[in-house]
Amino acid sequence: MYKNSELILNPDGSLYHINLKPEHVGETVFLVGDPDRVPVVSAFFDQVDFKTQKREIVTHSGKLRGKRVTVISTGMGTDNIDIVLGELDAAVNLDLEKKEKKADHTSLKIIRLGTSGSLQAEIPVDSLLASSHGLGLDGLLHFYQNTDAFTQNPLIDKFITDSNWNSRFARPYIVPAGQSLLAKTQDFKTGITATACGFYGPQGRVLRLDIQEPELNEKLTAFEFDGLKITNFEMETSAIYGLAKLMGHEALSVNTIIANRITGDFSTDYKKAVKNMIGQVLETFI
Ligand code: R1P
Repeated sequence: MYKNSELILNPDGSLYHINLKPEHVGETVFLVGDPDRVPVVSAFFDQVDFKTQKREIVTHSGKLRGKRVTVISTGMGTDNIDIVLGELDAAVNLDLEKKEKKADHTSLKIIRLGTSGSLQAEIPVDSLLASSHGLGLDGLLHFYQNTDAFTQNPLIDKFITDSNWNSRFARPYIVPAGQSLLAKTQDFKTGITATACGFYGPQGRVLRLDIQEPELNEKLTAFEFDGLKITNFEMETSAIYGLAKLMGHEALSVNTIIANRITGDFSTDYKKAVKNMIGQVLETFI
């Protein structure tokens, strides 16, 4: 039995941060960073029958083409992904009344609808990109067990060598997308998505502070392994892929490219491009 301090529930029995009970979680869960993106996604649903919010975590659940669907905002960063995925998994795979593990496992489809910066000049702003893999530069997965396949492999070895990876930083890890979801992305551009633990220094941006790795983006852009290139930078995908794999869920991350870090472009109307992505992804996966 889990202690009250470990599996924390609200007085109504819902999970502490996400405010959800099992019946509020659809079979497909869309994750967005921005809370304002939640109503944009749920506007595509045929019906919305549940809404809740705590802090930056806003949830709408309902139905689309007969399927139970949920959209949740995570806010920014892999630390929030740890909270949202941990509690989503608890909602479907723990008995919240008995505070025990359930005998049966429920696997969710988890799809991120995010925004991201391109690391390749030829991937322009306003384009849409599905992540074949998440490259974790954020360190989150190291706090869990059974991660050797993601942290000890030839791609990571080559990445560490080629980039002369700074030993002050956490060891990178790589996790593939859920293959049943990735199989439906033939019409999408795909590539490795690098996930950082911040927006400025951790993504090679210099405002007033000097940074440890001024050449970080050039190293990411140049990296190649077995025909795979790093296409974009954001702050959630590696943790979503890593935790989903460890928990037994299928995950896919799709991002609208709103900045190009190589050409220096930024979208003039990124919300329109994000809405187009949402429509295309819902059409493809539901
Ligand atoms: C940074 O501006 C935020 O935007 C990107 C990054 O991953 C980070 O969360 O994604 P979202 O638009 O989904 O939040």
